[in-house]
Amino acid sequence: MSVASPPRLRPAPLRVLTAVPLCDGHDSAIVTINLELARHGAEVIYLGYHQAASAIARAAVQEDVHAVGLSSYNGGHRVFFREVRAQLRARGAADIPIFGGGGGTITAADARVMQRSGVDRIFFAGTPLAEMTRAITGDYARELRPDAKLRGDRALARAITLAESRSGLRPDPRKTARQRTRSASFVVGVAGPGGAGKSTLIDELAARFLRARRSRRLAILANDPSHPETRGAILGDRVSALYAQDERVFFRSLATRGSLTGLSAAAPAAIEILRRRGGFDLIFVESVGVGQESDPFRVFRQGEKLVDAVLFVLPPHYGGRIQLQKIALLDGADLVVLNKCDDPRASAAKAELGARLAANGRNQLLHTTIAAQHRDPGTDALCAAIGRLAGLESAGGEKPCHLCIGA
Ligand code: B12
Ligand SMILES: Nc1nc2c(ncn2[C@@H]2O[C@H](COP(=O)(O)OP(=O)(O)OP(=O)(O)O)[C@@H](O)[C@H]2O)c(=O)[nH]1
Ligand SMILES: [Mg+2]
Repeated sequence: MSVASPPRLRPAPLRVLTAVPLCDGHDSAIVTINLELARHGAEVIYLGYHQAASAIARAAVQEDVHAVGLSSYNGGHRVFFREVRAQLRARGAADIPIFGGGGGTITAADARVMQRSGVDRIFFAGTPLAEMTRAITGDYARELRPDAKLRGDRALARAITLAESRSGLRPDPRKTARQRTRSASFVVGVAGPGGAGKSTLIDELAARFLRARRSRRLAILANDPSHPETRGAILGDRVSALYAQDERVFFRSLATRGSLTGLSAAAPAAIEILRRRGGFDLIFVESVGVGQESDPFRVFRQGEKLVDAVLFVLPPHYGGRIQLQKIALLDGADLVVLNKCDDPRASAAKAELGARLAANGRNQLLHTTIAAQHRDPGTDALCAAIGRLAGLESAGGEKPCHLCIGA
């Protein structure tokens, strides 16, 4: 009897998490380095500046990165880098290397101390960008394999990484949409043009969920585009996640890696993994910025809808009535949001969009939000609507959120 050989995995691009430490706003060096790494084919998840060691370690684990890169200028680097190392170790991720820089503020003597405490490498002032990029892309890329010893979020993250590596392989034809796992998780697909405010809105919804359900978890799967030429990506949705930087949130960024659907080809498998293994009440899946004909969640493909509900977000500057008519997802979305209602064009847009939805005859309710404004009543109402769809309001034992329930 012949033994089937295991499927060949695609070589994964280098995935790096970058950040600037707490009490430090010097981000121009890291922003340049992020771009240069992406230009050389890396997937860069940028967490932002003023980041705590615990947030950096949590993100590194959930994103299953090959390495963490830190840029530190305001001092305290010896202690801070050591703390990130300790936090990674505490999360079962001692194998993730840390490198970084900070111009002249990190001396050679500091670097020796830092290397003794487990920092892999410091890049000093004057190092050419090309040399840094060569060293990072050359030294840190490696195949991330299945590992039965991984636990918790680390195991979940690795399962998604493996799904990404396998996503070029042919799907199992026996696994139809109908056979998908039944789970308690309610999955909301969030689509809309680039910059409409999808990530900001998800973060505000996450804040309300975390307040209302004090012991429960939610997941966010954020898709961002890979560059068609370099194949690198700046996975920037995580940087908008202020509230979603919480132990009760599992946040994973996916690069599209050539998929033109608006989602990574691994997104369906990743949704399944989260449904099956995560124990999440709610799962948000953010598409890349979509166009007029896009259908990332397969709402128009009979029996193949990837999510339980689709939320479509539009800003007031979409063009005019003709553009609205062309957006297919306005016919298929369960919830439609006009965001950025602080924009002077919002009242005209609300009237046009309302008329467009009325013509659908599907009782689609139009929500108006200012996601960038905390405690926005429109976002409260949207949160309540999602809660109703997901059946979360009636779940016993949890305190309802005074902001969103009953709005
Ligand atoms: C630009 C700058 C600013 C800009 C920051 C703009 C921004 N958005 O980043 C502004 C003007 C806003 C600013 C503000 C402040 N700054 Co300032 N700033 C600088 C400056 C001039 C350059 C830093 C820089 O970006 N260099 C460009 C990078 C690309 O080059 P590099 O530093 O040589 O880094 C190399 C490597 O280390 C590597 N690298 C760096 N990071 C990383 C990360 C990774 C992952 C990798 C692989 C490599 C790498 O890349 C380079 C390769 O050649 C430095 C002085 C200096 N000459 O270094 C002061 C400096 C860092 N600032 C300083 C201070 C004190 C401040 C302020 C507190 C001033 C004040 N009192 O308000 C504020 C704090 C702001 C804040 N919120 O944190 C001090 C810090 C002193 C210290 N640590 O003891 C410095 C050293 C100036 C000084 N001599 O006093 N600053
Ligand atoms: N004025 C205003 N700005 C907003 C609002 N919501 C979001 N923004 C801003 O719009 C920009 C884009 O927001 P994101 O949430 O990143 O948009 P996105 O749709 O996720 O973007 P992509 O993922 O790149 O497609 C950010 O600078 C936000 O702060 C809003 O209601 N009003
Ligand atoms: Mg986004």
